[in-house]
Amino acid sequence: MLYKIWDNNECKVSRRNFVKGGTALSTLALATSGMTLPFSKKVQAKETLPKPDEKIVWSACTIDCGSRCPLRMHVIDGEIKWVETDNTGKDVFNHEHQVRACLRGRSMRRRVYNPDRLKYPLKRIGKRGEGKFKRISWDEALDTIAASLNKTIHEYGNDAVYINYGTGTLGGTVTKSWSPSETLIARLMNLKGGYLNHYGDYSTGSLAAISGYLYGDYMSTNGIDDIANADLCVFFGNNPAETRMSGGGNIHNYMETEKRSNTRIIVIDPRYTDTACGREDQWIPIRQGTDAALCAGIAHVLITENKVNQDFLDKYCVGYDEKTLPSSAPKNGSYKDYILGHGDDNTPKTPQWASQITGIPEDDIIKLAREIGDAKRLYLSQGWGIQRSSNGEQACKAVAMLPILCGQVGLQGGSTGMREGDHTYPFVRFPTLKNPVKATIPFFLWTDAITRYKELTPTRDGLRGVEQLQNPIKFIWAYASNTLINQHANINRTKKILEDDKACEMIVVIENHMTASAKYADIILPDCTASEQADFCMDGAGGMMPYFIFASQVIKPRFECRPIYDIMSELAKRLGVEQAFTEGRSQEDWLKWMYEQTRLQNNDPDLPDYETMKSQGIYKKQYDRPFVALESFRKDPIANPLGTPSGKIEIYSEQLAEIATKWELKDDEHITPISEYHPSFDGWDSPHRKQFPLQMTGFHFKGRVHSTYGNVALLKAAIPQEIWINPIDAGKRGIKNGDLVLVQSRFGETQVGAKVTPRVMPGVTAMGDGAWYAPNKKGIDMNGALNTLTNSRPTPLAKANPSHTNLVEITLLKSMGVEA
Ligand SMILES: Nc1nc2c(c(=O)[nH]1)N[C@H]1C(S)=C(S)[C@@H](COP(=O)(O)OP(=O)(O)OC[C@H]3O[C@@H](n4cnc5c(=O)[nH]c(N)nc54)[C@H](O)[C@@H]3O)O[C@H]1N2
Ligand SMILES: Nc1nc2c(c(=O)[nH]1)N[C@H]1C(S)=C(S)[C@@H](COP(=O)(O)OP(=O)(O)OC[C@H]3O[C@@H](n4cnc5c(=O)[nH]c(N)nc54)[C@H](O)[C@@H]3O)O[C@H]1N2
Ligand code: SF4
Ligand SMILES: [Mo]
Repeated sequence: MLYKIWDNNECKVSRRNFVKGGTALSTLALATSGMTLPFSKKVQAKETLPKPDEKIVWSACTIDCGSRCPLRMHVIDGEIKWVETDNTGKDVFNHEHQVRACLRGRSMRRRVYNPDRLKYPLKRIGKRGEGKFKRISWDEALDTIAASLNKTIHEYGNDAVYINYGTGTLGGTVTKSWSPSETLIARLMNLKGGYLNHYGDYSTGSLAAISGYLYGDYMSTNGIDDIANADLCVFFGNNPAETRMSGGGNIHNYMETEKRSNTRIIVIDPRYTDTACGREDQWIPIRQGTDAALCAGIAHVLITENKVNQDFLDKYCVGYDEKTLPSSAPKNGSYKDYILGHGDDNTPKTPQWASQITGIPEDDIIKLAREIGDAKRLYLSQGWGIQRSSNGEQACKAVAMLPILCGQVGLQGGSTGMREGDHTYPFVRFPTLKNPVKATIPFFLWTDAITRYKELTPTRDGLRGVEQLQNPIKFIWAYASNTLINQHANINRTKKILEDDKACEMIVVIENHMTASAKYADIILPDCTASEQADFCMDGAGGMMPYFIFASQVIKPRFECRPIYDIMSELAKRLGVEQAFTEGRSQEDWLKWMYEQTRLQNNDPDLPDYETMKSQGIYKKQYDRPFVALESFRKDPIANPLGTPSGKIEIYSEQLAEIATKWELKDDEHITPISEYHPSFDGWDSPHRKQFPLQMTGFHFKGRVHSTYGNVALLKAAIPQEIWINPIDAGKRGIKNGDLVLVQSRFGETQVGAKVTPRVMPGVTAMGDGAWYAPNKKGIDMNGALNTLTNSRPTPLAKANPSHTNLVEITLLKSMGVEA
């Protein structure tokens, strides 16, 4: 299998990349795969000869990894031969640094020339999901879609049309795939009467919801480089080493900052992550889904040892204690009452109480609390893994409580307790117009809007804009999205829903590759990759150096692929709104338009003219100090109030108190006005643990961005899909490192290799998300596709995905491994 990779054309290019590029990461990819051996001398000699007609074209990686990287494509005879990255600025991290692509972006040509590449428009011929298609012409494809749209709108209404969530090309402007309302599909639909909206997203659903009640809006924390100004840094489930990998992104920023500072670093995560890996001072393993209990235990120490910042709590917050508790709140309803056990539950949240829940020794909790309380400047942040839990809203509010209690919000070197933010560079986007449809569903309930649309209510299911949906979803657009199957919870359930083509009648997938989701399409449209069209690219974490990229067209569209702008313009013609859609502009005209609007708006003397920008490829802006979240609020809370009803940080939220009384909640669902810990479904103390004794948390994985790059053979070989299991749990099951195992949950099963490692705590297992779903004839996934195991039940408040809260059992299938 490994040799197959090197037999084809790809090996020459990577060898060249290896010799010339000399990047740590491509070296790493090759080194970890043990694949340097099969190079033949012949290939090497031929490769090193430069070709006179080679040109270098700026492009970009536009996938949603939280970074954004320029790629410099070397093209010979119209073919990308190898991929380099940013070579502008300085070779040191100094806020004029090079934004270097990671191992994935550097393998972009393996996506462009991948055997899975879609070549022509396709129409389903078998049962939906069977994967049988026939080639059709563009005319037939577009006519079919236009007719189906007209029919759906006529027979049902615009609210029967849904644009599914998709992040495949989030970093583009013309090609932007997320949020759905910012896509060209939204622009077209809005000209035709609109579509069913959704709110929230798979990334931050629970956090964004709770953040609105606590801080009045989605909130980030200070830039990661602000760690230099703190004396203690605590990461709750934050792993930028895998989730912000580029040279412009936060991991490089973090490592450089960490080298320059003496800040003590503590990582709290069930896994010993790549971010920790020798760079941390302490790793505190924690049971998945129990951070709220840990934070309550820490708060108990802070309060009883007088380490809270009372002045800050009085001036900037509502509901810490009786002094600022709203009059509508019950007696003893403050946060302080809850922690000290004066509230309804009569339970002081002592470190001993927290220890039993979290699995962290009591003394470690006390020591951590004192360090947090004594820090002059505390950089405390959370990733988004914590909130992707069945009690995610409670967990992320609890974490944010710690810097609030210590009065660290809005200070240089301080924090809000949310995820790192960055300076940004404002850029005018493609106008996508207003959606006339009011009905809005939570992003995670789109399958329910197919099967039980009439039952969805505002107070049980989070429906917004209407009291009841008038129509089921009948037509789905899936653009740069694998959330139809691979990335949505409980694949077995979703498959059954989508297999019924009388329910949702039309699914249009616009993709580069034949993915698990594409197999469920009625019509597939082959899109250009970022290499085959021009676009402005941005929206990556940039620290003190926000930047944007001009990606030129590198090669001609492959096969019959067409850019999204062309596809949507052609459809607009068929739907009678061509002029309104294009406004007479070509794709290039729109790029010029957006750029000129940006120049006008920003009045930035450093911005070059369009043609210069095109040739220079990347534009970088420098700030002189790390980003501070809520700085103006801290300086003057009256002049700069928050978006909460009180304008303050609402430790006690009257809005949440009202929701708690009005919404229909199940016994194990809790919405509370203050941050509390409650066990939740599928958690560490769930009754299901008898049958499925191991917790399994997901994580975002360096070998892919979700499923994207998941079909690059070299990456798969270098960073294989595995389930992490502690040697104690593995030993009980006779499992050795490298064995093939079966992982089962209440919702499905998958086969995958076992990584037996003390890097995950006993009782918890972990698997990277996004491996390509690959069922065998019996329907059992053979590829470690995480969503065969996950629950589609939403969280109580946000109605978001609880993807990381799972219970599984693992059994040995085939002994292949060695003693760990
Ligand atoms: N169990 C579990 N499930 C999860 C998560 C988890 O942690 N655990 N994470 C969730 C999160 S946070 C997210 S953001 C979602 C992500 O879910 P998705 O947004 O579906 O992300 P991808 O799986 O990367 O799919 C993107 C698709 O876009 C395609 N694509 C890439 N470039 C282009 C292009 O230029 N044009 C077109 N047309 N297509 C392109 C890729 O081939 C790929 O199929 O998954 C969620 N699902
Ligand atoms: N390489 C790569 N980069 C990516 C992505 C990718 O797929 N691959 N996806 C991108 C996207 S769309 C997003 S939304 C972000 C996601 O970024 P995050 O959501 O921050 O990433 P995760 O890996 O899901 O979670 C971060 C950490 O939380 C830990 N964790 C899980 N449950 C708990 C818990 O209960 N308590 C604690 N303390 N820790 C817990 C996990 O072990 C993991 O190490 O990453 C982006 N970057
Ligand atoms: S995957 Fe992210 S870090 Fe890697 S090259 Fe692409 S944008 Fe950069
Ligand atoms: Mo995400």
